[in-house]
Amino acid sequence: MEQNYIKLVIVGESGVGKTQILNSYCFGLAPQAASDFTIGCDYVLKRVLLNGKFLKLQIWDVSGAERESPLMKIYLKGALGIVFVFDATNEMSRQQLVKWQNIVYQYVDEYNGRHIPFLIVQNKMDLVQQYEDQNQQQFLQQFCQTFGFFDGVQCSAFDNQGLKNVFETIVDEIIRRDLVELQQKKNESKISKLQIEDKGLKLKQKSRCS
Ligand SMILES: Nc1nc2c(ncn2[C@@H]2O[C@H](COP(=O)(O)OP(=O)(O)OP(=O)(O)O)[C@@H](O)[C@H]2O)c(=O)[nH]1
Ligand SMILES: [Mg+2]
Repeated sequence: MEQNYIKLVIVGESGVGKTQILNSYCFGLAPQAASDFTIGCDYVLKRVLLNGKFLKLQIWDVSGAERESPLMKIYLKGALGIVFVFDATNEMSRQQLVKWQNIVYQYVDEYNGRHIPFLIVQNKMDLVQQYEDQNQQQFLQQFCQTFGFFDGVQCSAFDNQGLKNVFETIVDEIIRRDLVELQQKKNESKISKLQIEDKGLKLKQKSRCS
């Protein structure tokens, strides 16, 4: 059977580099010193080879300005993993992730009681030169444990460090939790339920007409 897209959603405060991460990772675009704010939400499709297997990713890039938007529910629908980005030079952008997490929790699905993974990404590491610094990484892991993120990784959308790792880490976790299969089953059972209901409705109408 043709495999569906794995939907990922990237969130975080405005200016942390979400769009730049996608531009560099998906299109290999050179960094732009000044980029436009995302309006609403964009999405890109990318076919990737991960662990020797081709996968199709559908990545939604939500503007930082959308945090309180009623559309968040729609952006998050069907997501199998959420990437929470913060800026290594902006402490506030990390603290705000807890607010983002609370909002996201309201709208994401569970599959057989299993949560979808939440990953933290510390971007703009080129500016702090603490890439792979032990203390920084320990701090990140502690933050993840305290607030229920499954992992935290570092990257720079400017020099491409760690970008591949961001997507490999979250997709590996989605696969480890069997979420692709569980989502497919859930969708199939929804379709067959709808078909049964539709049949029932048609029978009712028929009996009324005869
Ligand atoms: N030095 C450095 N600058 C970055 C990096 N990533 C993004 N930037 C810069 O940060 C600014 C904001 O980046 P965007 O990707 O537009 O931020 P965003 O998170 O998509 O912001 P919204 O669309 O408003 O939510 C831009 O000027 C980028 O050039 C990085 O890894 N290093
Ligand atoms: Mg953007």
